[in-house]
Amino acid sequence: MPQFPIDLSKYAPLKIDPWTQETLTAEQKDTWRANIQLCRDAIIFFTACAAAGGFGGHTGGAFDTTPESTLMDAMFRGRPDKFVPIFFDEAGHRVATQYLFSVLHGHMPAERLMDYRKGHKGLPGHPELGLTPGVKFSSGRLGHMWAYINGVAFANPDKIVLMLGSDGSQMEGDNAEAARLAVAQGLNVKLLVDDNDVTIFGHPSQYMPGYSVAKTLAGHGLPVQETKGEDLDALYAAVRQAVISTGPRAVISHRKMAVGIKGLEGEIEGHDVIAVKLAVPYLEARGYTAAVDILKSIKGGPKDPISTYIGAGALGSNRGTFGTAVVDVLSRMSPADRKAKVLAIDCDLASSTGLDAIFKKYPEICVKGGIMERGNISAAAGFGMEKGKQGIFSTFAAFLEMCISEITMARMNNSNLLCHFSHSGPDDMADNTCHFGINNFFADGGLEDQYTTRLYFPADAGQVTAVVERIFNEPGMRFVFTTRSKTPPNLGRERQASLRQGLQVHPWQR
Ligand SMILES: Cc1ncc(C[n+]2csc(CCOP(=O)(O)OP(=O)(O)O)c2C)c(N)n1
Repeated sequence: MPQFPIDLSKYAPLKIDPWTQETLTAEQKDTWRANIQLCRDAIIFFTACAAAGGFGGHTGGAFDTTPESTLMDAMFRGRPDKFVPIFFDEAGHRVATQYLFSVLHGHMPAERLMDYRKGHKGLPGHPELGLTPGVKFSSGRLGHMWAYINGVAFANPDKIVLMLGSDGSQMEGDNAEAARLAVAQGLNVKLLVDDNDVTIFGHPSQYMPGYSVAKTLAGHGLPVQETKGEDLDALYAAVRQAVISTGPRAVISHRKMAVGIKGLEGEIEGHDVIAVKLAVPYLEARGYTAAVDILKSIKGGPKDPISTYIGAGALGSNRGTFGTAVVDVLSRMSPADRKAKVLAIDCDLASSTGLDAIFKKYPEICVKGGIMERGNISAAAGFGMEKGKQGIFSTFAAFLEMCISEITMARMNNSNLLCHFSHSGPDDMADNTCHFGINNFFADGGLEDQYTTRLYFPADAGQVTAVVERIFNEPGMRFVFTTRSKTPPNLGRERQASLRQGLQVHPWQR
């Protein structure tokens, strides 16, 4: 493995004491600015390594919040007696921050960053306690962290707990409960929210008009300060005020997604991993030729270094097929019937669960529901309360665990609900355990003699189509599960055997 091409020893261990410093000295500001730039350059490089290797990853969120994370680091150093020194982040996909600070704090060598998101390398897409050196908490399911750090604050009454927040994560209902508890109990939790108006499936200002992070939090009684995230003086003043005041506070940083990155700024694509073709000019402009050389030398190989594909025939996308199969059924309905009888609600993951096919073809029956699984599944179920109508709902199977109670109430209201839970089971993608959909049977939690609940796990794309065709017009609760990975076509034994001739396979695979 080549040497990490950006010299991280240049990161300066800045110390800031917000209680004694109303403003920063010019020298401190220069150092802070240099730290931000260094971190941003490193994040661009190692997340782009993942892109070059054919992996996913997230660049924009971690890149954008470096002013906040480097300031947190400086305050942790300046007043170690005052803080729980953990970079809690409710948007776990910004894990690049955690891995970078793990290196900066000496827990692992910088070279490991070049394995970001690779399977079996211990740097998955969301932080997991005990898996990666230096990582101090687990995160990755949006909207779960604030409630948790309230407890950390209860356990550390003499300390302040900081949490990086995001506008997407703040959509989750749990945050409303967490806010009320924090305010009522005067907990010393401080939220530094990156309000960049981007989530996966769009701009919240467009698909969720009326939603304001600042007004929402203020409505819960939380003192809120809005600021420009890239104005370091203003950011420092806002964070300082939040930190030195007692009780919960939120600083809302407005900035564009992937701020300053040509071709990515303000774009939805900035949420995901930066494309190599954008990372190269960025790094070239910053003079990192060795980094560019490494990026260009990375070959996109098989994603899983352990297993080899021995299936028969071309792989098919089961999760994508769910959407196209539903579109096929819908196309046989009259426009008036479609509109009256079907409502599809997405939770910001339509591009991953196949629902985007329905959005493209029949937008009039689709709702971009934002990152609110519990509320959205209930809304879909409520639409399907009447005989002859049905709601369609989809998200990742991991988040089915969030919806179990809503599923019970939907069942008891005799709802007609067709759910698609994609990304079922553990997968070769280095996401982490919180993204494994391993509790699918929890969907079938009703009493057998009272309600019928049906779970389907089609094995290949052909079966997905067949299942959707068969169950679409059936009443009640129907759950379709699909894997993240594509799957081989499920052929007859003889055909499989003939295709395998000449392949080196273990006896049990014959
Ligand atoms: C409970 C839950 N639902 C959905 C997701 C999938 N997901 C990951 S990131 C994301 C969008 C997040 O937007 P935001 O938090 O604003 O982050 P940014 O786009 O600024 O990086 C979604 C829907 C998830 N991780 N957890």
